[in-house]
Amino acid sequence: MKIESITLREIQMPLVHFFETSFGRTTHRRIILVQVLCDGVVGWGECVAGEGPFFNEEWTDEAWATLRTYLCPMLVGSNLNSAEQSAERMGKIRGHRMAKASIENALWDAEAKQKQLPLWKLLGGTRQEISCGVSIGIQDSVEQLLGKIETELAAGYQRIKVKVKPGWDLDVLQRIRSQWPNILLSCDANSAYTLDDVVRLREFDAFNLLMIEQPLWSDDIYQHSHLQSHLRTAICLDESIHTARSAAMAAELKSCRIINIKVGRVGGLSEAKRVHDVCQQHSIPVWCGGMLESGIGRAHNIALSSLANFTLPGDVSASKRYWAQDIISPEVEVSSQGTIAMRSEPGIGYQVDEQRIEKLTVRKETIRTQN
Ligand code: OSB
Ligand code: MG
Repeated sequence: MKIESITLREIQMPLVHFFETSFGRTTHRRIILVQVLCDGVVGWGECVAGEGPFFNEEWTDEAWATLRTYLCPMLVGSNLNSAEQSAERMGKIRGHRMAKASIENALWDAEAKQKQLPLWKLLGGTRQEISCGVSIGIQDSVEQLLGKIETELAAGYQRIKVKVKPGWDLDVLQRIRSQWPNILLSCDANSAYTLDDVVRLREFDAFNLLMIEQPLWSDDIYQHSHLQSHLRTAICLDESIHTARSAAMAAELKSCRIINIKVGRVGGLSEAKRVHDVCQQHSIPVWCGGMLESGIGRAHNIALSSLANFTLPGDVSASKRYWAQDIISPEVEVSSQGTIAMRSEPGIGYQVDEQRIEKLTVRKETIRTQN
């Protein structure tokens, strides 16, 4: 695959409803889209970095600078055997996994299109449909949260995840469980607790949760192993898993019993596959996390979720939960059974609405070869 050019665009879109976690509230997304041109075929990727460096170190303006200054020039003009090879080339840049993933994933789309294969098949996926859950942020009141849970359950979603933090945790879980004793329920702390909170965290065991996601520090694997040994509830790691190596470390230390895979957080689809494989070898079930993606990032998440060890419902849900209008056609829809069906078109399987993207674009830059 000869990479002829890479076009970066920043689009801005308001969320249908604000999304709040222990690290802050998001109302508008600033998303970088990556368009690669290889042998006349176009591939699309999305950078899932947030608007500020709060989930991890990456953020929109920083990712833009890293892409245009380092990553794009490193790849434009080169001739690769596969999308996977781009990850090796970008390996000499440390970190910046979300920026790297946006290029690598665009190349996967292009490669799948060149091979006339749906991306999920090129990745080795086996599922014809995937199971979906929802992630519901911290709300202004518990009543508002209960109303949202009711709506999502009625829509068919198979698992409800709520965000927690000190002051919005046990009472909230109690209210949810008294209304719905048997639903598949989990919570995500986004690193809001420390080991000083062990007594409080043990009280989470009373709610029969599927998991508690990333209770401790975002850079920690070791202390989670202590916490896991004190909890009946399974810990799921999100923020602290960056590579297949960190997943293996978490498995060996028994720091968690479940892992959330986010393609951007681990640097692209090839590493995401390796994380998946390592987890499978250690009998750790995985699910696909979300980063409030537009349809392009969402399509990549759907393809990844077709791999065999994605046995738990992911945070991959319908376009309309996020956007008044998405940038792909058709939009991502979830069935009344809480599933998304795989598509048979080559590549990501959804049409990218370039006209709409053009309208939403606030900056655009194409990186080409010099000669
Ligand atoms: O921790 O999983 C998380 C969104 C932004 C940053 C971090 C997280 C999330 C979500 C939302 O939980 C998942 C989604 O619906 O896209
Ligand atoms: Mg999380």
